[in-house]
Amino acid sequence: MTDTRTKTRVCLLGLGAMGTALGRAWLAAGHPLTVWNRTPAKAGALAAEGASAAADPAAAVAAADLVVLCLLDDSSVEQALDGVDLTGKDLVNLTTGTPAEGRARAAWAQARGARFLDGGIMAVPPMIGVPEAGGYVFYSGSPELFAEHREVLEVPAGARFTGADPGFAALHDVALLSAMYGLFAGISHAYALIRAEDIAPKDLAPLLTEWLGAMGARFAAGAAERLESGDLTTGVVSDLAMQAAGTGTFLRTAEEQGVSAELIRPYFELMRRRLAAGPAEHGGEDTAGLIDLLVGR
Ligand code: FVH
Repeated sequence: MTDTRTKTRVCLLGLGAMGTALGRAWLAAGHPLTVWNRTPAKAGALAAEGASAAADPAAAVAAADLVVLCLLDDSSVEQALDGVDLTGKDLVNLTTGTPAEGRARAAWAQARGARFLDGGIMAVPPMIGVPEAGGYVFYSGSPELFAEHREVLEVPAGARFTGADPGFAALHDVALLSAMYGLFAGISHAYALIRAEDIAPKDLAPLLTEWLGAMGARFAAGAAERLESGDLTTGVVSDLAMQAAGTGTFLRTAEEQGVSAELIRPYFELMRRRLAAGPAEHGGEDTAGLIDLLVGR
């Protein structure tokens, strides 16, 4: 049996789908766990597994060394901890937020005498407590807090420290999730194209996986190299002029198949704008050049 007396006392505020999964992982690893949820009934499942259910956030925080928040959004963090004494506590906020919210929350915690780490969870609840699922959390903020509690933080999922700037975890989180939505948009458009035909979606699925894996890896690495070197033209295989010329085929195919092109058109519009700004200058570029348009260069 695990000796819970030597384990860090964790308190968890927020027992939605993700909070409950996190709590279950800490309980399974033998950590004394105090939980609180705005709707008290949701604490029942973890209480039955050994957690102590606190009557309010102040009581939960008082019972722990490490305070973890997994709430809906930044304003729910503000509301839950309003008036709670955080002096000497270590706060880890796993609530999804923006980089500015992470930085403001860090200053807010520091003003209340607490150390602070912000986190961005790169996993869905079934991946929590399952190391082979590959889920992890980006952390940023106090390096001392991260070093001291790293082992505890690694119980539910892997832990990756992105820097002392408390906004960096959210920035990495949102960057990866934004890329994911772009991918979802492309996949949705591809399925829509075959929807009216005698092609089974399950036959397209492995083709999409293979193609996107290869092209995604190639573009991610290639664009990083070009952004760092500033060289957008050396060794370009499929240049902007060629790709922009081909966009008409994609738009006509969408029309032929009765599919709205609204998910792919914005990217094509960026190609058109970059080329229009200087066909000779930009035609031979890699599409990594479009990134500059997004940041107003
Ligand atoms: N679930 C997922 O797939 C994603 C994976 C990546 C990370 N996200 C983020 O994790 C945060 C929590 O997500 P969740 O899945 O646990 O979300 P819900 O099941 O909707 O639970 C929300 C909890 O927040 C509580 N809450 C909401 N508003 C307030 C408030 N004003 N004061 C105090 N607590 C509040 C809510 O309480 P209740 O409705 O049960 O009373 C839940 O405990 C989130 O940032 C995701 O983006 C999850």
